[in-house]
Amino acid sequence: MNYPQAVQADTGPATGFPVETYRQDFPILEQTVRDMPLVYLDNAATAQKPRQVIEVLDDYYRSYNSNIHRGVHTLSELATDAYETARKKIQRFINAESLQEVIFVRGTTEGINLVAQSYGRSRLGAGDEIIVSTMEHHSNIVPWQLLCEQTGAVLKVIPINDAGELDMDEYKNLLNERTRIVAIVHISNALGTINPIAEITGQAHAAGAVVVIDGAQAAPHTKLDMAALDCDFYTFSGHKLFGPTGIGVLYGKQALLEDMPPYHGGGDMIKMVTFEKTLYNDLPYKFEAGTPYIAGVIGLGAAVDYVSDVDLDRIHDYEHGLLRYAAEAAATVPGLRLIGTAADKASILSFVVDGIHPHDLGTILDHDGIAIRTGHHCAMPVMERFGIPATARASFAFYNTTEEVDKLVAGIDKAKNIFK
Ligand code: C6P
Repeated sequence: MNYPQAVQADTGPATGFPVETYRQDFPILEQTVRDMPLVYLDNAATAQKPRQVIEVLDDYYRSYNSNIHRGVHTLSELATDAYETARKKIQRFINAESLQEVIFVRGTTEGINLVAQSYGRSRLGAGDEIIVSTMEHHSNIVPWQLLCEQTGAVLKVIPINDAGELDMDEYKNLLNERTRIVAIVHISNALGTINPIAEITGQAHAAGAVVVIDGAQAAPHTKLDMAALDCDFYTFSGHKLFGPTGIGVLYGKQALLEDMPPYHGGGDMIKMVTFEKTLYNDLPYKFEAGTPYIAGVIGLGAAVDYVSDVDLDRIHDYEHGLLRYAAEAAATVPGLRLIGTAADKASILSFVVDGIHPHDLGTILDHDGIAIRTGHHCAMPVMERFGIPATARASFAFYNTTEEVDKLVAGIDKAKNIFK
């Protein structure tokens, strides 16, 4: 396809971003699907893994697989060292003040549930209020609904406008002295909207509330800086950040974490156990009960190294160009409507096409080796807000190219011809 030169120049090799070189780090991208080169545009669901991560996982299981914090033998010391080194890498990656503030969890979902059950359940009571927004993933809705059922707290919802942006005036109206928790997504998985987290946090703090940020979609696309955001809790998943599935991070301010009861009980989260009384371990171990996903943590450390080498500022700029290119290409398709047109957006193109159900579109694209996600994206209230059952969603990573966007658009054209 031919698009204006200015757009191409912004996204192609002219930017100096060596996308083809980076692609070679991802073995899975070399394969064909249904005899067509794989075009992987489902990165918001899970991102692919570079060989730098795969090799670290392989090395752990081949050379020093062992339990941590327990053994005095060499392998256990190696594994413990690698595990705790990964924590240091993540502390630097998110600019947390201390290692005690970095807790390993299974993923974003567990991070939010931990805060809801440990912080929320111990502190909230009947009539207290929790603010979420219309654009939340179910992982940032249901844990708060459970907490409301348990405590009698009440859920309040910030509406969004037609572009898929938070109504910040309404947010200010919702904040009051009963607000205890504000739980907001950093980047929406269904719309791509980037929310103004520092501003949201400042206003919540002024009202005396703590702030929990769902960073599942932000970590792979934007530099994280806990000191600058000043939120109280922030959580993300490793698998969207080019690391393993089943591992993630919960950041929490140390003073809050110190005061919170454990979420899970078991080994490693204790100092001393008798039948009369148990003394809990220090942070961060108080929240890491049982044998953790050791390989996952070490793999996540490797993923953080990798993505830091590529450089999140460069990733942000490249993806911004790619998204703009994709949005302009999509605008050339009659009957295609973007869902989510916020002024500040990241890497997600959610859309519907007249006369084609998103699932049919996804199936037809798959025949050409193009992987997108279709459905409600675990954000049913977003679908309800826009009056649609589902969208098709192409989500980009820094290894995607303008040629792949062209293939997506050609695939949509093909589907339209089939359904004509
Ligand atoms: N979104 C998507 O295709 P877990 O499953 O715990 O790693 O992440 C949950 C989650 C929480 N918040 C947001 C904003 C998310 O996008 C996700 C995961 C995937 O959009 C799977 S539904």
